[in-house]
Amino acid sequence: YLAEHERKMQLTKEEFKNRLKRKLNDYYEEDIDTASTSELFAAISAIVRDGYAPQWRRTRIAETKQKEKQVYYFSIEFLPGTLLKSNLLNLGWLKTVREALSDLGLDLDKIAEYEPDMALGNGGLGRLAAAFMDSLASTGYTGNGNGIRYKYGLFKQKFVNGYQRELPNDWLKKEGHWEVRRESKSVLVRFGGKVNMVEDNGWLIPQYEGERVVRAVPYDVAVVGYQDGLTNTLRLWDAEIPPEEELNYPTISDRRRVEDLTSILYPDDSNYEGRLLRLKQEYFFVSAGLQSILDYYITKLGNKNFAQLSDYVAVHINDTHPAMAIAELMRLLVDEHRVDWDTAWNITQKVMSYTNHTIMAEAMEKWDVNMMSELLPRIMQIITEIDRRYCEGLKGRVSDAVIDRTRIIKNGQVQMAHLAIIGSHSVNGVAALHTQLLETEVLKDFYNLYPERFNNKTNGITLRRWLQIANPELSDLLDQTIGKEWRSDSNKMLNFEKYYHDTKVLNQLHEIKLDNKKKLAKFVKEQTGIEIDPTAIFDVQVKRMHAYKRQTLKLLHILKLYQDLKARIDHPKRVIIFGAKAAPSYVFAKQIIKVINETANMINNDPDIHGKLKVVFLENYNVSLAEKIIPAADISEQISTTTKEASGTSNMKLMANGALTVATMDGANIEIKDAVGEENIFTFGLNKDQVYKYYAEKSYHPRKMYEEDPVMKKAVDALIDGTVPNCSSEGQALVNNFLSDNEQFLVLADFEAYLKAQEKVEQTWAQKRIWQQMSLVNIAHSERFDSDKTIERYAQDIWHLKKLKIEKVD
Ligand code: 26M
Repeated sequence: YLAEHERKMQLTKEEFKNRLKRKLNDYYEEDIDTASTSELFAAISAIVRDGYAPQWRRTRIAETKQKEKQVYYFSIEFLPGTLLKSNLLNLGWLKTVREALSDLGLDLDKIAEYEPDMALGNGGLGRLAAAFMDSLASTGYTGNGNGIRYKYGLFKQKFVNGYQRELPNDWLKKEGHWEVRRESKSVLVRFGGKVNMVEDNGWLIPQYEGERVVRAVPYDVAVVGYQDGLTNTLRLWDAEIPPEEELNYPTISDRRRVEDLTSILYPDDSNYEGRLLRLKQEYFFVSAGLQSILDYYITKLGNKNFAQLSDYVAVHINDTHPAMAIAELMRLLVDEHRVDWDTAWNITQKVMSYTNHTIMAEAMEKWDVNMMSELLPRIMQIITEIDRRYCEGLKGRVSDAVIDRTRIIKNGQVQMAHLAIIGSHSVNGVAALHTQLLETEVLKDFYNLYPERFNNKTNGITLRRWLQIANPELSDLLDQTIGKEWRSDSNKMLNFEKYYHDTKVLNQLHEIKLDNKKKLAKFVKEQTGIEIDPTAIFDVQVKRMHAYKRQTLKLLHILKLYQDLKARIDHPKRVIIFGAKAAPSYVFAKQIIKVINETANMINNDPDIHGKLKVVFLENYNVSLAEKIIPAADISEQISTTTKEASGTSNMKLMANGALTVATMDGANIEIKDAVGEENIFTFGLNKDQVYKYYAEKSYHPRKMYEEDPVMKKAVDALIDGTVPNCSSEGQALVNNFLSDNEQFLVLADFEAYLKAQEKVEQTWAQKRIWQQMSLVNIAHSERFDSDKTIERYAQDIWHLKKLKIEKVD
């Protein structure tokens, strides 16, 4: 084991080599030259674990000693990606280890490739949760993640014949895990049965009959803060049969049901589905998390007075999936600890806060009352009582219509967003426009009732991963120009603007981008066989496949470019790069994938085009693939229908890597425009009032647009006139959608404006110096979206945290 002082001691190359030799010998009886990649990975990750262990312990000790308030971030998804390089970076070891391995003839990047992504999330929401964990530790706040240890992460995507196929992602099979099983911290979670309220010393307490007891076992993952940051904990729960309950699980299918609880991550991030298993998952991690918080409060903090709970504990509800935390905390306080209802409700509201991530109606969770009563009888009683008191409290103060619209239980369903808002002291949106829409449209009744609860917290990204790890060349250029301080203080990145007229720096920017594009081209060749020219415009759209994100608008642009080139109308060379998974049950999203793949195939193999246009749809977009694509992007496509993308975060990552954004005025795109200035972004499309006008007046008639615009018509027709082969039914589905008056995402309405914006892109591309200058401004201003800053705002405005001080050891 390591002595306390060793962390402070900078790891030398020689010391690292010795440790590596020792680990390989101890674990596998191998030497450096005989060890396999997996063994090398396991050995290095073990050295890293030893490296952060002392700070992890110190953080725990400081927490219990200083008793500063802690936040518990409850999220059904966490999407950290790989951890080896980020842990090395945050320990301050990355350079040393890279060089030491290179001395030994080994390549850190190759070894790191072995690590499977920790893909316990779908997309933006899960990735944001992981970024926040990193930022909490790095800024010195004690933040704990609370989630589920899914046996299978998000499915692996393959294309077969242009169609998406899903394969299981058995990420735990590989070696070198970061998690620590903490059996001693297990708790029991109860489902089903009957509940009778019986009197005990004047207190009504529940008696349960016939319920199922499941054991929740935590697996803790260290979250290593940057440099002198804390080492916090991400706690993921697994479900097991409690040893003392073995007899109650006689059949294989009984046992299977327990395993199933934490087996799969639901692969849908846009459509709510009222599945029983999903409800079980939600209650499971919420109940386990809250029980372990209260255990800690009582035993470690030695506190029995729950009235002060909110001085020590903040629980954050990431979207509505953990909203049952409100009812479960009430249950624990009232039933288990005999706190009276009013006091418990007061405590609960002070402890809880909630982030909304979408305004899309189909994503709003609503649980069937009967289903909930059967699975969670006591929780349903408590929610019913919360709802009753809510209505009673408002009666006579506001109209019955308002009460009816905002109450929790309606038409036999529990509205989870309403529960989350009513039970929290803070409700936030994830970008300025999104919060504004919550206040004025989607949640306006609640905003009128509780304006003080509403606030905005624009999303952020971790620049450590998206610059320091994914783009070391650009990071070095920043070091050489503005100095290294930006690595721990992103405000300093603004100084990069001083190089706006520096030809040498502008050329270096160009060279770095070209270099990243060459690397991606090599990868694309290996993966797909497609040759792409690194000097072409790399035009990137990476995000989940969804109608509202409008990959279809990009598709129509591609078809228009193709038709131009066929007619010998010239355009600068372009490579369009897609990365996108579709939810397995989302038929339309899968049809888009098929059509894009067939279009790509057609264009890439058409000799008439002379390689002027290429379309690459990379399989299995995930965090690791993002780290390869994003540093190589020239153009960032952020083209959602205005009002539909709550924030977006790929927009921020691409900007930080010097890509120029083509954007609708949606989500955080607006704030990117504010940061870089109108002249450094390509904006286009309907504004929010125009979008809402179409909806309100039902005045969207796309067929008319199509008939009147020959360019549009030709691009659309390519999908059904045999131009794009092998996808007639899918092409037809897309066209039917585009031309329908009910088409919600107004694809054709923005077509012409989008083409104009893309023409501007082409003109700018021809002015290389201006392009580099715009790129430089984008990089400099990405500091605004540093998740460390976002987390400071959550910590101050919502959670009221103080930083933990860890005694320095030397
Ligand atoms: C819910 C119920 C059943 C099955 C799945 C879900 C579910 C899972 C994830 C629903 C939504 C999920 O994520 C939504 C999401 O990722 N939203 C995105 O959040 C980002 C971070 O705030 C924003 O940047 C994106 O704009 C927003 O779309």
